[in-house]
Amino acid sequence: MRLEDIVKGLEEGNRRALARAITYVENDYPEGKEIMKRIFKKTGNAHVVGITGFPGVGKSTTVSKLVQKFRGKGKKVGVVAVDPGSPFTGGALLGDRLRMEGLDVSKNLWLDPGVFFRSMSSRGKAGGLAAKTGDVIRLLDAFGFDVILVETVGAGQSEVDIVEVADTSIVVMMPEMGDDIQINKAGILEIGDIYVVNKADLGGAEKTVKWLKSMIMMDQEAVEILSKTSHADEYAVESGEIFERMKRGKDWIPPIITTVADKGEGIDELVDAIERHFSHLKSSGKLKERRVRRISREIFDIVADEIKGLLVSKHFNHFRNTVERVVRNEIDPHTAAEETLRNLIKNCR
Ligand SMILES: Nc1nc2c(ncn2[C@@H]2O[C@H](COP(=O)(O)OP(=O)(O)OP(=O)(O)O)[C@@H](O)[C@H]2O)c(=O)[nH]1
Ligand SMILES: [Mg+2]
Repeated sequence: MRLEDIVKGLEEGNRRALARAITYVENDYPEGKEIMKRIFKKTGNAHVVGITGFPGVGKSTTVSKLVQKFRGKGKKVGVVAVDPGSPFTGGALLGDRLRMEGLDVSKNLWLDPGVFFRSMSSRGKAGGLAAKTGDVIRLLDAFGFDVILVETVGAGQSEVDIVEVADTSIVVMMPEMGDDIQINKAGILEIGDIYVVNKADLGGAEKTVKWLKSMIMMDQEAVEILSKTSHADEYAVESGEIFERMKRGKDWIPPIITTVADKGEGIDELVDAIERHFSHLKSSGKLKERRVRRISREIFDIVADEIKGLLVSKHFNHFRNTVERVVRNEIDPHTAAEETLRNLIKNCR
């Protein structure tokens, strides 16, 4: 397929063109970059939802159920699984009955033109997975998917930090996970816009919910509220009343939703929370704020990569000389970096 055909295909909703474009981006072909430039103006409309959590907590199952719900609402859904622990199986996707436009239909989501699945793996591919994931999300966005669900394994376990790509980050946990030092270390409690305690059928979910509430309350604003609380109110903390009070005072307190994903329980509440969070992001101006942060980081990364590329290609001799001068103790690395930058700027004009 020629580049022109791919770009045209993307505009016309041709899935083969989309698959091809993703392959180009994934493999770092020059065409990938060109496609990204051409389609960029069409991006920025999708709601990008990240689903993260430790292996086996039920992320893929939850994603499959979310796909069905969003399809039922007439939304087109793209799914990207980053470095998936286990592949998406047909199990959760085949033959489920689905309410669409008032009709009950049996729908195979694998064949549904309103759904697109793609797994991305860092294995055997050149370049950063994070940047590629960002580009694949953009391709799906430009293609017209309303919701893009991105599954990644927990913070610190994947190359892709979910907050770097998602507008809404969902952290999935399961019972017996509370109080776990591993969770605190993984920084999972700082990133959730929504928390899900899945596998509630196993029992012990309430304990995890309670623990999560107490952890969420420990953030800055919560400490402030608590400092104004008298000792008599300790009961209120214990009973969760303070949590309810905080909900009224703060613009977004991450909701905690209990689910049994494989039975579809709690998924309506989750969809509702996802939609409420997106509205909140838009009305509070936080969507723009997050995107500014994300795009700044992205441009920094691209610029840094380009500079590294120039140093090992066009300006290699100069760079090599500079390195050797540092090795001979003639100059220090800071001075060397300043000189290198100056040389680059001079020669790039
Ligand atoms: N009991 C119970 N099992 C569930 C529930 N949701 C998912 N499972 C099961 O848990 C297992 C793992 O589910 P996945 O959805 O693959 O979990 P995951 O987090 O995507 O796993 P990785 O991608 O490997 O990290 C599967 O056998 C599911 O059927 C639930 O609510 N209750
Ligand atoms: Mg999975």
